[in-house]
Amino acid sequence: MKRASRLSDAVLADLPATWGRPDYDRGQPCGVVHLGTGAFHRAHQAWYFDALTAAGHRGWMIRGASLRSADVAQAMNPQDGLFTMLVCDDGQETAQVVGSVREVLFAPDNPAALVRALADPAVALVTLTVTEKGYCLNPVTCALRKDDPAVAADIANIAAPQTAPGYLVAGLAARRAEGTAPFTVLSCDNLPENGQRTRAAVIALAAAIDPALAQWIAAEVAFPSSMVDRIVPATTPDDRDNFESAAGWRDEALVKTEPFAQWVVEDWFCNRKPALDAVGVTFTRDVSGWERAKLRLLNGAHSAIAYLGGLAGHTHVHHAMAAPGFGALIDALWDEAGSTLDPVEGFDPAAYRAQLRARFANGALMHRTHQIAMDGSQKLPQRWLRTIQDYRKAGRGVPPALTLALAGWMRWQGGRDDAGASFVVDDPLAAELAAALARAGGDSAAQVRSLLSIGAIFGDALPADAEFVAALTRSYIAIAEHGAGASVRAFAATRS
Ligand code: CS2
Repeated sequence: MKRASRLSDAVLADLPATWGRPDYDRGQPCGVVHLGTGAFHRAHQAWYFDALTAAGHRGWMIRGASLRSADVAQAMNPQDGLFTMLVCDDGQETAQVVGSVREVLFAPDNPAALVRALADPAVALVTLTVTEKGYCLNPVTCALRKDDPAVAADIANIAAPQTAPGYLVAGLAARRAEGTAPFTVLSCDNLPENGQRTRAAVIALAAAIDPALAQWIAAEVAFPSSMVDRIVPATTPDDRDNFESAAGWRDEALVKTEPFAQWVVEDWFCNRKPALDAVGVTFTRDVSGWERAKLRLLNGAHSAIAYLGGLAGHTHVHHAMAAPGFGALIDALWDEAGSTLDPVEGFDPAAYRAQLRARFANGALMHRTHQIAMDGSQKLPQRWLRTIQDYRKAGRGVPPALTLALAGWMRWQGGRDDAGASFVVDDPLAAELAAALARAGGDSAAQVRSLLSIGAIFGDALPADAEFVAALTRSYIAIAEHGAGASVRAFAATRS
């Protein structure tokens, strides 16, 4: 096939008239550095900053960075940082070229260049989407994992950092040395109190290098928390090829997403504040209620669909949602999670649930269950485990839907679905999880106990809760004997 022309500044004027595109000066200064320029960032923060800049607010272009893979830099730099965002609703698609990203630095190639970019006085804000594991914190205790080789390397040589907290420390140290005001650090990952966690990681790392720097950071730097929401499935090579044939342009950085987008940001800035409220972002004094509701309802349901649906052979979220029993299971999970949430001003749980049901049914997104299943060890505490603990503490008994979901996650660690097909468990703790299962031999109850003994996921309380462990073991055995699909159907039958 003859390759179509590649998207770039030079071809912007030739794009189809119906496409949105940047019509602002893309040469204005970068006020933002973003760490982790993946698909989620492009369809979320980059799109919000594009709207902000289009509305006439100057100085908020983004310099992106990737800490692990050169792919995004290789996709975006030849395109002058441009990419197309396809908004997919069942039955219709709209294309918009987003112009807010100037360039993407691949940090391992030249760590000093990213540190210099962070030290630039024009930069007022550093945003992050580095996934849960990128903060290098123990998910249960939230302490910096100083035993992690990359963290240890940062402590030994902060001039060439490897981790996200390492870059933040090196950038802030350069600004302090040069008399430049610090930037605000805005985490956009799916973690509760993500600002406080980022702050804890950065201060702990700085303290291990230079206690005076740690004190300065503690006193001077703002770490607002934020709740981010938009479903952004990984773009596949087929998506790019189909787009090329349909649109006539090649875009190596294409992203697909849904119409829905939300960003709620704690109003705490130590440098210039972008007027993102002009483009639909909510600034609030306390974001924790929003974060908790989103993590427990949206992400909690997503993970249940990923493990139980994936084991049952459903490749995509909308397929699982259409399969018998899943609607009832997710409703029950929402009842359980919803009962642990405090009211949040401006948040209507019933409307949110109805909207989520429609978002999960959006077949145009093709959101893979295996994508959501990744890194479960880092996601479980905030999506399910604290919900289960709160539910237990409130004296409501054992939450059956969350218990079945957790049993599904445990079965997932065996790397085989209901039909016996094998798959790779993609998780930073994969080796530890496999070893825990192997130690238990063939006995189901022993397997459950062995997985529960991984303190970095489960802590102490749940493994010691005999009534809960008994119910979890029953669900685990049911899935082992009858499969996840049948277990979800049986669950739904008990509810009707
Ligand atoms: C998903 C999230 O992959 C996952 O773990 O649950 O990425 C989810 O799509 C977003 O948080 C939606 O805002």
